[in-house]
Amino acid sequence: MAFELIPLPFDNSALEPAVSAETLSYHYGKHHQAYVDKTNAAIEGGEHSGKSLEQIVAAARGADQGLFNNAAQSWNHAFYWYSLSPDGGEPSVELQSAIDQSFGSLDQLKEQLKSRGAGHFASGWVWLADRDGKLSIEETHDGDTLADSDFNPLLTIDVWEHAYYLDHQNKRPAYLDAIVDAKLNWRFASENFARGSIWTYPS
Ligand code: MN3
Repeated sequence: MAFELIPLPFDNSALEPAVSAETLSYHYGKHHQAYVDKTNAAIEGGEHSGKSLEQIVAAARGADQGLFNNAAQSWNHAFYWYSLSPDGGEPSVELQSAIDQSFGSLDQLKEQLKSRGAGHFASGWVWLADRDGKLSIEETHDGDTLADSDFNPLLTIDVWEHAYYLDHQNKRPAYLDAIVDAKLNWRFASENFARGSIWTYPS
């Protein structure tokens, strides 16, 4: 069965001005769609047909770089859309407690997300992740993912240029300020933290 592009969980213009409808029309409508289409084309009728996207990511890692890139990017982008929200709410009491223990405060976590995102060389992803109740900020390069890792990802931010160039040009820190200050979906992070296992792509 083919994977479908998940519906965007908000209107195209809901994140403006942090992320514009024009950016989403390309980033979701073209880039993400292409990753899903290429994943489907690569697995059709083959040994990976019928597997979950997480199983495909794990099987392709180190074995089939082309499939890995497209499968991981399909997963990462879906996770990214859920990590964003026009009104992201607040961390649950349990997540807030873990944030305080690991970072000191939510504000300090936000500052670290911004600085790690700004400092990440070239394309990649910055994550808030949990491992056994200890939270950390992780980075993956290019299309790499935490979908098959020992970490439980709670949130991610795409720091590829295509995520922000139309809105902020080369100013990645401006994009990160806008996202991290007001558009992170703390409800989604809290759900992921409470579940304690890695989110799965709808199938
Ligand atoms: Mn992207």
